[in-house]
Amino acid sequence: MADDLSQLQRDYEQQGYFVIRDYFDADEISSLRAVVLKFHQLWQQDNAKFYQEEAFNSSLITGSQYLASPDRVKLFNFISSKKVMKIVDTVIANNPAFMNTQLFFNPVNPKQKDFWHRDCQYDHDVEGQKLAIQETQVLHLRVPLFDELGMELVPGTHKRWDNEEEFNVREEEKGRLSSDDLSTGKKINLAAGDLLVFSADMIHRGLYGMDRLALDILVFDSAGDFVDYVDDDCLPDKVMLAEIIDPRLFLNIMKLKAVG
Ligand SMILES: O=C(O)CCC(=O)C(=O)O
Repeated sequence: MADDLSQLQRDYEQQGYFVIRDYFDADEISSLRAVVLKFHQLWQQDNAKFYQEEAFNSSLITGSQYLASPDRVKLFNFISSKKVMKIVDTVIANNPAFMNTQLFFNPVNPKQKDFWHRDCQYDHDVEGQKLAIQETQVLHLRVPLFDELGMELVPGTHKRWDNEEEFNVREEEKGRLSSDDLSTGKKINLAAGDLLVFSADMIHRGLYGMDRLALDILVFDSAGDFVDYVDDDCLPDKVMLAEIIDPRLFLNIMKLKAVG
């Protein structure tokens, strides 16, 4: 396993992603799916207009708005399970911290197209994005709850800047659209039970279609300045903490928040 983990570490370093097929068993996925579907149904009712018109994801799944403590503890224990932590520790060696969770589904409007982006482009101008890909590390761990078309990624772009085609498409310059195909894109089909790990700042897009419902766990390197992105309500309270088997991810973000 140590060799396998070193290979995954190298894949991440070089390509910005890796996928592990059949990482979770059917029981693990069905208990996770039951909790997530509860959240999703309540969220859809509460956000009916947004859902009908434009949504393709929700976030704050571990928060208290839609799920009660026992279900939240189930989510926290999945996120910090041995299997997940082994992978997190492989990619982020020093004090990985929990950031958030997101749930990705198909937009209701069939005309809504999947689009290329780097997550950092929503917070930074072009110069800031160039710095972000050199300096920071935000990891997405995608857990598909049903078989799906998956993601399309541009390998290596966690470390390198866009070529001209990529930039024009992603930023919708020179008549290009962010939903245009990229010649450098690599499609990764995913099945329930697989785990896809990728850098949030690489060029990527989700592929709409099938029955997709994917839970993304977002984790960052404590050296990065992401504390303000973390909602206190999405963290476990003291009573829940006592029920979490390996709460390091949550303790690390709580420590960062405490020092401000
Ligand atoms: O699956 C999607 O629709 C987009 C996924 C994405 O952009 C992300 O996980 O950061």
